[in-house]
Amino acid sequence: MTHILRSVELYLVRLPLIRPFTTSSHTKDHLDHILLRARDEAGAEGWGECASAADPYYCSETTESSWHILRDFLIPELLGVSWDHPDEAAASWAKVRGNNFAKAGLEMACWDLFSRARGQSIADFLGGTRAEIHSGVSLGIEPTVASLLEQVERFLDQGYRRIKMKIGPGRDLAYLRAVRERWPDILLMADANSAYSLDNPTDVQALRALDDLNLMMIEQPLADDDIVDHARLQAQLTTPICLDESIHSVHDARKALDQGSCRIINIKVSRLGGLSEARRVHDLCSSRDVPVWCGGMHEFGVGRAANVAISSLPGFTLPGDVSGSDRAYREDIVDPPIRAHSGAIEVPRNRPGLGFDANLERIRARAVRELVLEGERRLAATHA
Ligand code: OSB
Ligand code: MG
Repeated sequence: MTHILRSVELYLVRLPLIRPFTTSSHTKDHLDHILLRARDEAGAEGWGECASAADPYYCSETTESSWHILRDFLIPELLGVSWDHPDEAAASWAKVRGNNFAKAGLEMACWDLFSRARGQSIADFLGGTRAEIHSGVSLGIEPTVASLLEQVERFLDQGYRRIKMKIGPGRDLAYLRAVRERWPDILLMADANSAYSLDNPTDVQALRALDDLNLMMIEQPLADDDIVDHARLQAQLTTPICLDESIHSVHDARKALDQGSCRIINIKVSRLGGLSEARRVHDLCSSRDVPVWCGGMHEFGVGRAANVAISSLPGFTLPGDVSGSDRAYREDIVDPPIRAHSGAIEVPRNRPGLGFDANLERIRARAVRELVLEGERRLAATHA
């Protein structure tokens, strides 16, 4: 079965967060993500989500840069091209460097369309084996230890299997220790989002002090573009380092593992430019017995469904950041809503595509901008 896209719609959708989220660099109280609907000439359709942030604080891409790259490069390259598999669709934008979040959104729409047209789930096509995935939560930096403990208790009570806490210099040991003392046996980890540096001796001391807390891992302590200093740091820590920001491709993953820069990898569909590259990183890590887990970008339901699908692969042995939508948002834009029960999310293996259906009405009600690109290359495009 061959597909030729006849149109791609872009919706810039805003959802308020239930609770403001603070990392080592900033705080946000709502998110703007781009939802894409691709339709082919035979009438099949698929949805994707570009989870770029409004700001360039996690990575260099933003909502606006992704909108631009999708509108002016990725979608015009793909419209009118015939393809039999999402990897062939992705080959149409092979010339485009970087911009992985934008690529991931469009590739996801192609995967959804491809799988729906064949009446099978994306999880099945990717080689997923799990009926359910184990779910953790990622907690922002809280203003006080008391409010942090309250949050942790709340999600443990809901059954979540692992707690991740954001940390930064001066907001690390005391917070982590308070949680560890209260819950000596939970799976606990910390995410620094590149807030530390080997140049600063007190940073190194602060990270080494965390070795006593029996953490599962420390995620991305050093610079977002580094794999060399992380190897030096890993040699001084017993706690495994997990890389997030530094890994953009299977090549990056191989180099980081060869160097000893990390012992665990966070697989994020957006950061890796799509489901296929996410699977390649999974396969590499499996071949080397390196555990992986699925990271998140507070995805809306479409992107979250893709996270559930990739997490069903056998190498995802650690609980990820894929929690129920209701942890972040009061109302989601897919049906049925994505929910965790006792810390597990069921993989919708018997539903086609992403397994959750985008609700166009709710998407349009929340959209702050819309654009339809159609026809042959960019000739018929209406620019926003
Ligand atoms: O570093 O993993 C991260 C959210 C936005 C940007 C970066 C990160 C995160 C999270 C939240 O940790 C994960 C989620 O719940 O989706
Ligand atoms: Mg991270």
